[in-house]
Amino acid sequence: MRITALAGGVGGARFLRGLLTHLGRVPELSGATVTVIGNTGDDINLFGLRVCPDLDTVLYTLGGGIHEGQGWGRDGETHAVQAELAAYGATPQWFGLGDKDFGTHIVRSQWLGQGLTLSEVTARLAARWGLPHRGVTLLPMSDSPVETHVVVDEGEGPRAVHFQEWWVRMRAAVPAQRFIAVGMDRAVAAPGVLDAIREADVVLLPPSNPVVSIGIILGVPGVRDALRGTTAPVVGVSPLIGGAPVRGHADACLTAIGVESTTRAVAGLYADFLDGWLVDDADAEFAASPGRLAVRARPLLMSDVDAAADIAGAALQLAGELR
Ligand code: GDP
Ligand code: FO1
Ligand code: CA
Repeated sequence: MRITALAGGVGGARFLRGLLTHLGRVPELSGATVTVIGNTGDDINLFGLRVCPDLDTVLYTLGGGIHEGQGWGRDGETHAVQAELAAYGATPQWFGLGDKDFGTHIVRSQWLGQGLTLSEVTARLAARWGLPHRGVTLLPMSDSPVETHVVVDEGEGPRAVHFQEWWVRMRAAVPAQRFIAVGMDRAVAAPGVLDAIREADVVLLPPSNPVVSIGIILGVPGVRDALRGTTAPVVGVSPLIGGAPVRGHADACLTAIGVESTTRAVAGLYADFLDGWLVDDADAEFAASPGRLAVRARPLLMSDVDAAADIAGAALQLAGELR
């Protein structure tokens, strides 16, 4: 079975780790392959290095190197480089980069500088984390740089800041007026992205941020059309439980685009291609409402890998019912 998933950072990565665990438990699924289309809208240049937070979160989580408590960054980190940069007064200092994580950004930047595409670089990084051996291909959504910027107004008129500055430094507390995917007008889907959607047996939307993770991937030319056109069932997992994000500021992102923070409204963002939708038991009333979309309620908290594996199994089961 060929499974294709769109993914942001922590929510996407934890779901995918559960999916791999589930695949390992079911003998009939032992030959399944998983193609992950990763969000690169979070990417940022820092200290002369290219940082790709969502791709790295997927790599570290699936590869066993993630900082579990944080959900992003490496386990067992030290911060000697960051302390040295601070001593020089180098900025920004609001983005926490550990020493091991710096290694990833350095080698990525070196390879990009040698002329490799982000897809090629990501494949090399994925090899180090053992993804190919597990049947996983991680594709950036595009090889052309796309960066999400956020228009805010702190009293001095509207200005755009990088998504990471809004999310990390401002903690999304300053209302976002709108999001701009800088570079999207020139962006082309990375090699393999559109085919992975068209030729999949199942397409999964993990519980990633619907605006700045999935929403950005959907903006890549051809992606939305491929999702509409694929014969594979498209099944998503709600990132909202009882109308609230499990972590992060998805509610602030939804408000910015004028969408209610409900699982029904999130499903509505995908209405033109979504076939199945998993909601938490807290939102079970949505599952009972009639409509074209097949909605199932079950616990959706990925409290550990087992819980995530069960959620992934439920998503595949719903896809099977819809095939
Ligand atoms: P980010 O790039 O690190 O923000 O990660 P993603 O975009 O992949 O996912 C963020 C979303 O994951 C947030 O909106 C969370 O509500 C959602 N999320 C995180 N943990 C869980 C969980 O255990 N269950 C569900 N259903 N959603 C979760
Ligand atoms: N998130 C934070 O809230 N604070 C940080 O300092 C931070 C650093 C960071 C470094 C590398 C990386 O891969 C991710 C990092 N993140 C940090 C997470 C990440 O930028 C965001 O949580 C998500 O991308 C939001 O969508
Ligand atoms: Ca992200």
